[in-house]
Amino acid sequence: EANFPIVISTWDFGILANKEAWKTLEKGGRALDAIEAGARVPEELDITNGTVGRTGTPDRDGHVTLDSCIMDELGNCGSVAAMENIAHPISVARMVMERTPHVMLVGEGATQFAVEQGMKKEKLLTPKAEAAWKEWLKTAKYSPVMNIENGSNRPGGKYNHDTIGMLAIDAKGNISGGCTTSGMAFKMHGRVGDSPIIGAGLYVDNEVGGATSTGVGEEVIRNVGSFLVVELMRQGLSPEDACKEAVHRIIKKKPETAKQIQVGFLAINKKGEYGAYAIQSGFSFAVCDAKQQDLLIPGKSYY
Ligand code: SD4
Repeated sequence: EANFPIVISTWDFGILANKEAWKTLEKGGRALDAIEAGARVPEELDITNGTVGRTGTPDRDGHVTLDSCIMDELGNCGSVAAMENIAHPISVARMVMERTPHVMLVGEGATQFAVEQGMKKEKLLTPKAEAAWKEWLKTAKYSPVMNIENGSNRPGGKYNHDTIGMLAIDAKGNISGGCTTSGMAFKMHGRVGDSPIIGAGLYVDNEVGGATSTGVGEEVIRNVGSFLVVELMRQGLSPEDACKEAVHRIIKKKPETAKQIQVGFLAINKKGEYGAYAIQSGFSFAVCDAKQQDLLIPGKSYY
């Protein structure tokens, strides 16, 4: 039996994002509008995260650079990467989708476009993120450590794996998704992760379902992760099994790397069934539907 409207999001702060998205979904609104409204919550607020939007951690040169994409039920998509000084990349991604002939804008071009569209240009580095960066500069060692999500999305935790990926199905049964992040903390300036790459950090196919990812983006890009998850669901796999197979591909391709890092996938199918799988334990996600608006599925232990 189908279960929609529904919205699901990565990590604990997905609960608050889902609640915002739900305001649109419960009124019979479009999944795309729900996604944009929901993703703006962690982009704006330092509720529990250090790697999305204005509260994001900077790159190794001290710039907060944002990656984001959005995709709707018609296969339309938009994306911004390495964009600075604009607090809501998900909205800019949507503007790229709806107001330009392009899919992706990067760097200064993305900021310029956002300003032309009326978005406010502002300094994004928060005192908290600046302090974390200065602390990091003492050693300046770049290594995406594993298992830190056990504390990362809670106050006082470390900031590395906190991207929000969201997937929603509206009352009409249409699917949309979004993904937004400041990316891996202390990355090289100009580095782009999986999150703004259609097919890697996010993919939606209205016939089948949607998928999104979080974790070390390089491994997701290499395996075109979210597209893979959706195609596996097309072949009949459940959302969790599809995520599991995609994770296993990553492990198989680079077993030594996989031991050191986290990658998690979250997926939903056309019926509103959902599931997730990650290399390491600790990957939580939030679910919101007519039955319950604040369900948190805690990170499972996969080994
Ligand atoms: C990236 N996938 O930039 C993002 C980081 C992330 O939770 O997911 N953090 O590679």
